[in-house]
Amino acid sequence: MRLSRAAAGVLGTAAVALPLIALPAQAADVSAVQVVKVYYDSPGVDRRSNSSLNGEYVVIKNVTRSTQRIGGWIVHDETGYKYRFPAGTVIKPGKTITLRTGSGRSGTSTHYWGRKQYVWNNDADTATLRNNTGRRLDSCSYDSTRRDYVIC
Ligand SMILES: [Ca+2]
Ligand SMILES: [Ca+2]
Repeated sequence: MRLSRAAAGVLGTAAVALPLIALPAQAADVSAVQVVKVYYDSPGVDRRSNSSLNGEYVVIKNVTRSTQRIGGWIVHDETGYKYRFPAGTVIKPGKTITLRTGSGRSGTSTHYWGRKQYVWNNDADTATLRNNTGRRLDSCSYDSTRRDYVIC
C-alpha cells in the first residue's frame, strides 16, 4: 500500500514536471519570423531571364500576433549571398514576404533581390534569416533534386 502510493506520487510529479520543463525551452527556439518555403528550382529551363530568376524565391512569415519590424534583417544562402531588408520593412501579423531572386518593384508582400544569377542551389542549400545584430533566427535546409521547392 505504502509502496504503491509512493510510486504513484513519483509518477504524478513526473507527469506535472515534464511540460513545465519542456515549454520554456521550446519557446526560446521559436522565432517570430520564420523561413517557411524555398522555391529553389525555378520552373522550366534555367535561362537566367528575369522571369525565371523571379520564379526562384524564399518566403518568410510572421507567425505572431504583432507586427514585426525587420529592417536590416538578412536572408542568406550557404555561399554567403545576402539580401538585407530595407529600413522600415514590416510584416503584419500572420503575413508573409516573398523574396524573389530577380528584379522588380518591392512592395508590402514581395521583395526583389535584384540579382542576375540564381541564388538557391537546385540540389542542396540553406536559407538563413538573421536579425540586424547578426543573430540567426531561423533557417530552412533542403537536399533534394526530386522536387522544385521545400516547405519548412
Ligand atoms: Ca535555383
Ligand atoms: Ca528550373
